Amino acid sequence: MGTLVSRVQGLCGRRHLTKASILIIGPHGSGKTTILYRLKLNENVKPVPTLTYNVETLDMFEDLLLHVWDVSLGAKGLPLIRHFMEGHQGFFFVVDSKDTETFIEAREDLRYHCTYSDTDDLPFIVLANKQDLDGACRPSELLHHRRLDEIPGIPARRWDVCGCSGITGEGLHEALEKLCNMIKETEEMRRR
Ligand SMILES: Nc1nc2c(ncn2[C@@H]2O[C@H](COP(=O)(O)OP(=O)(O)O)[C@@H](O)[C@H]2O)c(=O)[nH]1
Ligand SMILES: [Mg+2]
Repeated sequence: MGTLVSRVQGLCGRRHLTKASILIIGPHGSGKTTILYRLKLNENVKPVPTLTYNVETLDMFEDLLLHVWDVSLGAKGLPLIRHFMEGHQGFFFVVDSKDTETFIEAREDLRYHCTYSDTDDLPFIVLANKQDLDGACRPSELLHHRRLDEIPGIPARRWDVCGCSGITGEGLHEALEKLCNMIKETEEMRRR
């Protein structure tokens, strides 16, 4: 039976051994929708404001089928995101690296997600987006100046800060691969 299944899968093309679902969250205008469609289509689509969420399936990895949710619930919807997190295996938290004024608020949102998420081992990556813009804050600056590592709940998780550009695509695949590896490691830890 196993051989038949793998033969059919072979005929159909790729084999996806695992499925995972990830969220893209972060302040309005940070570039979540741009990132989702850059990953999905490798194109720069002109995003229309997201009312609730966009979801796309990515099949670029041989062994992993990814459902990616770009969630935009506004400030009042912040408490709802923890419910979205149930059933997801990891998340990207996107910040606009050029708009330093939004950093304090973004840090508070991230603190909220890390404090109130029901799954406190959910891995995540802070995407320092818009690195193509002159004067954009670098990932290491963001980490140290905003003391992200001092957010309660963070040390217990797998997490990182990566620079990227939703417009050029720079850094996105590396960050996605990193998040997928963190998800696999977290799943293995849970099984032990
Ligand atoms: N220069 C630059 N602009 C970006 C980048 N990512 C998104 N944007 C722009 O930022 C604005 C908000 O993007 P959008 O994806 O709608 O943000 P969202 O509200 O987080 O979904 C749009 O004008 C995008 O074209 C990026 O990496 N570089
Ligand atoms: Mg959007």
